[in-house]
Amino acid sequence: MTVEIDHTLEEIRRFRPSPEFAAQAVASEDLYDRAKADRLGFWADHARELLTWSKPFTRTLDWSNPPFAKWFEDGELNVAVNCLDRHVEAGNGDRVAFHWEGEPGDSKSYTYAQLTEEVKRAANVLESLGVGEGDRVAVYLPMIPEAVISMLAVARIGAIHSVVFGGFSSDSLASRIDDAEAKLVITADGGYRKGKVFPLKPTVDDAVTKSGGSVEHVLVVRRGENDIAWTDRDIWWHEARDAASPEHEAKAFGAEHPLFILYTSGTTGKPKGILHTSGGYLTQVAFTHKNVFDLHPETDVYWSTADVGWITGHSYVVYGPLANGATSVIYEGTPDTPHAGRWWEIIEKYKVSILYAAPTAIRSFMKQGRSIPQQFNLRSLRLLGSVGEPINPEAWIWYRHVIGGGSIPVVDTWWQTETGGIMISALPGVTDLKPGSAQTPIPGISVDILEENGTPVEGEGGGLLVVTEPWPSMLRGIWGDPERFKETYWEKFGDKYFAGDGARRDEDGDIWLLGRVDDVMNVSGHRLSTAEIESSLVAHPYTAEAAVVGASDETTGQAVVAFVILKESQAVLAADFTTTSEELRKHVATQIGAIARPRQVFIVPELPKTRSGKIMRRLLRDLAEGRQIGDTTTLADTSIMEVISSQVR
Ligand code: 6R9
Repeated sequence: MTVEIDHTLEEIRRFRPSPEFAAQAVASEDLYDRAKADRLGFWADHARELLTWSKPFTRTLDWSNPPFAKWFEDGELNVAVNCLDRHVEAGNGDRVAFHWEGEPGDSKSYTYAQLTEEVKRAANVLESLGVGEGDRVAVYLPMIPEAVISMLAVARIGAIHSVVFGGFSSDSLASRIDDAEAKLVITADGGYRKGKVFPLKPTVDDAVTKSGGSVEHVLVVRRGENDIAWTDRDIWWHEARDAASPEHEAKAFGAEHPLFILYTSGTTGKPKGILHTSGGYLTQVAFTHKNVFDLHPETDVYWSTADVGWITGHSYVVYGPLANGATSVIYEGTPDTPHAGRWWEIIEKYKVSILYAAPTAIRSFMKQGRSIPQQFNLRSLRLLGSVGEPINPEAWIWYRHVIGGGSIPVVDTWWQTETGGIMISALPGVTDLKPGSAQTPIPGISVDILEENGTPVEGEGGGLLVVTEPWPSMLRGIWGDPERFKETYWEKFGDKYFAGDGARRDEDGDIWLLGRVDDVMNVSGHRLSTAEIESSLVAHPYTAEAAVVGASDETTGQAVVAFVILKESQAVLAADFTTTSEELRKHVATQIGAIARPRQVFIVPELPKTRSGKIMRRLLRDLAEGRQIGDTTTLADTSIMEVISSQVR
């Protein structure tokens, strides 16, 4: 079978790096040449350059038992020391590690020296609670400094953290506690969200009761000051922290020592515990954080808006920036509290120079209009990043112009929980930028696009994205389930990692992501990408946001069904659904081709999204196919499907 994906929609402008940017850029063309000449040597050099090893490694990669890779295996290091102590020892103890901003407007900054001391104290607390090397610690916290401190303290003592996003239910938390047999849970009484205290401790109490009994203690940070129940296993963070010594001798661990487990949803109901280890992971996240974000640690202020509950929070809020000695911003709350300009206010306040955010957020700002960001001074920004889903060219252009002032680089970064670090992205100052395309594998990473049968796609056709060579920050397995690890990622193409995404190459060899392969539709034997049709819809002046699904159809196999949110300024059109949706159907047909014309376009007030902002197309597919709507428990707002259904009926 030919995996062919139709594509005609392209934003054709290309943006060369400005000479001023290129002149100061961290990355250079030479990185590609070095990696090409000696891929393993390239990674070994960076592992030595970027990290401090207590015992140097002599072997770079052991791939003798695929898919189980070992990187830098005979080397030893302490991940927390690499993120903290060594910066202090190098004389940068007074540099701010992060400025933390609470949702209500309280704030606190930690220098590298202060953060190092906090982590040492926390490491002593953990050890006093009997947590040691290899033990699992569940972290269920809001975006407060203690989230970062907890992760680093766990890493420092060689235990393994499993951060669970604070929006997950007690059932989800209980199943994650059980799967990893966590000994300790670190939580808070509550955190601020949308102007209110969102309680966390009651959810932990419930989860611990439901779970299988592995939890010995619950360490509780005081944040929300909400009333909570107290049990014998509970300990206040601040009391334990104050009593703990600020001195802590860190031990070095092997490069393949587990660092964390992070659960992510798969195709089945049971979440997968993605396992990452130490030396390779830290090498790749530090390398990409430095080169993809053009990091100048002495002068930049970097802000990734991700929550630590997701992989972006692990790699690009905590480990990458701290390994590189960067100064970051961490924000507790939502973008619209207490007002719609909250993000822009934070950028102005801290003079943020590098912003890393998700397309879904960018599109929701587009929906509100440019007048909001324009009230703030955003001139400190000099680089913008995007992650999480394909960024449609229109959002890319808006991001660059309205937020970035029109001339700064936007890097679209493709990667996954499983890849640990960025895999495909332009290098700012080096690559000519192409809106909508993630562009090229970073130096040292090899990817390909394959047909279903495993042969490489020739020319510009679409197919399945694979990583063809092991990479330093690759997942080392699924916690407790090596069979599922092999089955999910390696069975399809043997020794190549199957990412689950569709992709195509354009005439320049640049890569365009086409969405998860389960989001690729087949209409009358033609393969169409949901992302491409969404992009076309969003390019229409009426549209703020769009989601497209392939719904089964008697005659064409699948049919394109679209769900569209109109821009606020076009709200009057919402009154006339028939004409508006007809106009949008025609628009797609003109832009992409008649084959892509949606069977239906539904005008809706909202789209179903997970707490990390991903659209749950599965639910829209249920609706489009007239089925009972499936499990909605992972939605950020579970009532949304009722609102959408009533609109569609
Ligand atoms: C980092 C992260 C991974 C899935 C991935 C893909 C989608 C992420 C993307 C992108 C197109 C990008 N994805 N970045 N698609 N362009 N720049 O989001 O990890 O939560 O595991 O999601 O997200 O479909 O397979 P994770």
